[in-house]
Amino acid sequence: METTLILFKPDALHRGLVGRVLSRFESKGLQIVAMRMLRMTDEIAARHYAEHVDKPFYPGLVAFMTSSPILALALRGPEAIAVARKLMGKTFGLEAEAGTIRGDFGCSKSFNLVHGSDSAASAERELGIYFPDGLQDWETIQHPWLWDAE
Ligand code: IDP
Ligand code: MG
Repeated sequence: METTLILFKPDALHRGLVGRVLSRFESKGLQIVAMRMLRMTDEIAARHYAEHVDKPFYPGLVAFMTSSPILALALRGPEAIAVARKLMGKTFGLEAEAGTIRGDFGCSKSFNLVHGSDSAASAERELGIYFPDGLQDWETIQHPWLWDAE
């Protein structure tokens, strides 16, 4: 079982797409084990996007991500990190496949609605940024119908 860090970016909130996007993750069988609304600061951005600080798009990315509140979620399930990235689709809306979140709801390079951890190491690091006090471990009644026993 894996847990991944998902962010609903400012465009998802401004455009009123939180419910529809969250519904895709939930319908797939990913379980919410933490959720928080916050304003990303320059400091959080520098930690979260440490790998991108020297990229040309970094200043614009930070301006976007700090412009209004975001939602941070921890989602759990079998291979949750890769599963969430598949549901999200490729980074740029124009390139993302139809049927994915980014493919269905956007056509921008920067405003792409969601962030999802890209590896187990990233997930652990990123979950620590937003949920330093830990996650909610709980069992839903759906588990036996969603997840294989092994
Ligand atoms: P990812 O979100 O699919 O993992 P990354 O390459 O890690 O994509 O980039 C992080 C975020 O930075 C993207 O989701 C997007 O918001 C922004 N970004 C990446 N490349 C560009 C670009 O070329 N122009 C503008 N924004 C970009
Ligand atoms: Mg990334």
